[in-house]
Amino acid sequence: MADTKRPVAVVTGASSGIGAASARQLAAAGYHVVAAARRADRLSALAADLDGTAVTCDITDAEQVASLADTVAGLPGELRVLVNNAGGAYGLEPVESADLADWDTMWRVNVIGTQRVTAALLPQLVASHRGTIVMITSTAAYGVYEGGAGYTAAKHAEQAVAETLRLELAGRPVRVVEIAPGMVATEEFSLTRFHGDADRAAKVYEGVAEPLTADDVAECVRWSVELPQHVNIDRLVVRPLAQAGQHKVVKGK
Ligand code: 8X3
Repeated sequence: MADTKRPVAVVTGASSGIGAASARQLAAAGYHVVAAARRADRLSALAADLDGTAVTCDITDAEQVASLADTVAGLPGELRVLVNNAGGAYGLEPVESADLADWDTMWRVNVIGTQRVTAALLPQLVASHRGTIVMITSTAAYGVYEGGAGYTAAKHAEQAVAETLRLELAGRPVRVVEIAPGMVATEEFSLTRFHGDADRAAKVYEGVAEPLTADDVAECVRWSVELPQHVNIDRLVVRPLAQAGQHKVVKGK
């Protein structure tokens, strides 16, 4: 539990990848980080490392999200930042043969879960008078590709939620920042997409000159959050130099 009044930043999906990297960069920037994710073991190590708080939380579970909000409310510092990072892709099948259990999961995590966490923490963000909600979407929120419909549809929806939320919050002291990353080589994104098939996951970035790292994206998170409060980065689309567009990828080493 925090022993200082450091401002609080909640990061969902904090156990790995962009979430873990964002947690680290926000902690380095002076926040008390509440690292939320489903996997308790990894979270505790991260939170201990950052002198933060670990909360086991599946964002598809209303009770767990309510309990996350209670934990945050009990901290000495005020909540200023929420990074809605939890999400992900499940499956890469054509529309005609898609596994709807995967589509259901993607919708429940990327869209409904994001709404649930946002609604639960919004009163505290407003009360701080300098709140920021960072939505980690994807370039999949703006383009489509074969096999990707379940994921791209969920990410298109998530960005629509972000844009709508910004409109609805106009006049209240909470920014809504959307960060839409392209190819990011994280240890888990493709592994999750292919349900643990490591060989298939390894092929996604095979030969790509230099994909983004989770840290590259976390740097964008930190930078957006640290800008003066009247500056709102509506949307930041970030791709590696090796990816000129959704389908234009330069192969290198
Ligand atoms: C991940 C980007 O292009 O694999 O969010 O869908 S993509």
